[in-house]
Amino acid sequence: MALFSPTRSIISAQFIRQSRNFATVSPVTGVNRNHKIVVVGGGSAGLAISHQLLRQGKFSQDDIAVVDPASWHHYQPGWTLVGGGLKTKESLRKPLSSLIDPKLRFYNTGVDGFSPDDNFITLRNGEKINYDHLVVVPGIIVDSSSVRGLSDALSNPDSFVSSTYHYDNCDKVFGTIQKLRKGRAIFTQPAGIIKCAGAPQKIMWLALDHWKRAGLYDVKNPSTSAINITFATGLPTMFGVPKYSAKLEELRIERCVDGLFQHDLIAIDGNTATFARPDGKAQVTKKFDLLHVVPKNRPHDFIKSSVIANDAGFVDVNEDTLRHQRYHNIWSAGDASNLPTSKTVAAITGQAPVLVRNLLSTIEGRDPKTTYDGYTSCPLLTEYGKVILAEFKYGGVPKETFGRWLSIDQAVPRRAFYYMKKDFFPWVYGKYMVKGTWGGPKGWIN
Ligand code: UQ1
Repeated sequence: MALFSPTRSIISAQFIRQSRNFATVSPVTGVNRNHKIVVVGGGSAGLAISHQLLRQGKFSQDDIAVVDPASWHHYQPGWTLVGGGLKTKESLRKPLSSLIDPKLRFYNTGVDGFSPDDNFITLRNGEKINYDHLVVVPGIIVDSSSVRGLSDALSNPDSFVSSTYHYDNCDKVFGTIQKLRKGRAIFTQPAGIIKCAGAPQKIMWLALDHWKRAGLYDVKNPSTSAINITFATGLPTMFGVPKYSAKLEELRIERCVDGLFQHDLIAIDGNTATFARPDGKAQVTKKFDLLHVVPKNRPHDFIKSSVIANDAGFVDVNEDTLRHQRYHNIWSAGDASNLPTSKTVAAITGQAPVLVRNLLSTIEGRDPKTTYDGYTSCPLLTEYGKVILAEFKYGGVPKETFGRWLSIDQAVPRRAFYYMKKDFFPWVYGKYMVKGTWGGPKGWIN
């Protein structure tokens, strides 16, 4: 890395200058901790960013702190595989403390508030933590209370209502798929922003394949099938990127899945699902025998209520540099940020190195020059053994890794992509990405 001069004394001098710049603005009393960089969040963004920073070799013991109240770190992209009976949920989690390098200071607690004008955060236990730079990556909340009746239905072991979006529930999904012998199966996706917008239909395609193999669903003749399948989405199309949406719509029609577009699930009452419609249209109710629900996602209250959030509650960063629009020592990425791209682990592989490079440049007194192009990806399971590897950047423009080398079309479902999704990505994530040495399509880094 040529970003820093090689000697530590020069680095320290730079940090001191930087701290003075920020800390002399308004001295704070009662602050009892100091770190050069504080990272709020120990999810995929928090671990990738804090370890990429540490690997620059420019930071000493406890220069960087990570704050997160969680006991466990989850590989959430794997929860669809749990829903499809392909993995156990326990195999996808590790104690968070075991993933944090001992050179980082770990505060295993939540954040109560931000004081960006005075460069400190307040922890839930009242402790104040001073920083030179703050990285805000706490993720987003999957909000079961967004659908009336959902929490009770999910926790009832006899109901056929489940969700791959919750750790507690993702292992209920496959049981409901296996137990259903006839009737209507509805898979929902809410209106609004959710993490991994392709996931609500991945589990549907696996369930369809399962019922097809069990002789309960005849793709050629759905009217005589024991089971019929509906995709009820709050959105107007199958997917946000036209190229992949066209392919998924083709699959939906070919496989005779009913499409209810702009149908936003708001309530569950026994075996009845109620959907809101846009433009003042009357609500729609549907009876179901199996319901897979994706609840709405919403920003954490401690972000939404803070001055670092935009009106929608997302951390308001520049979409190219990932630096806060107003506070130039605050950075964000991932699900908590306002970056107008799909919220996935793949997106973090693009965002983390840009954030790290720009933060280090800023410490050195230079303008952030590295830009993020919006790269994200959605490995879309279309059946057992096949995946469409959607990869795209800002504006929904495809940016396909293998298309470039092998001139293949990644909208075609392929077996190789299935094994990447099921085996390679979880492996490379756990072994390299959380340690800061995986750069997604760029391969191994640092
Ligand atoms: C990736 O790196 C990654 O994380 C480990 C994923 O996990 C969920 C992905 O889905 C994708 C697409 C990538 C990108 C990497 C390549 C080689 C395309």
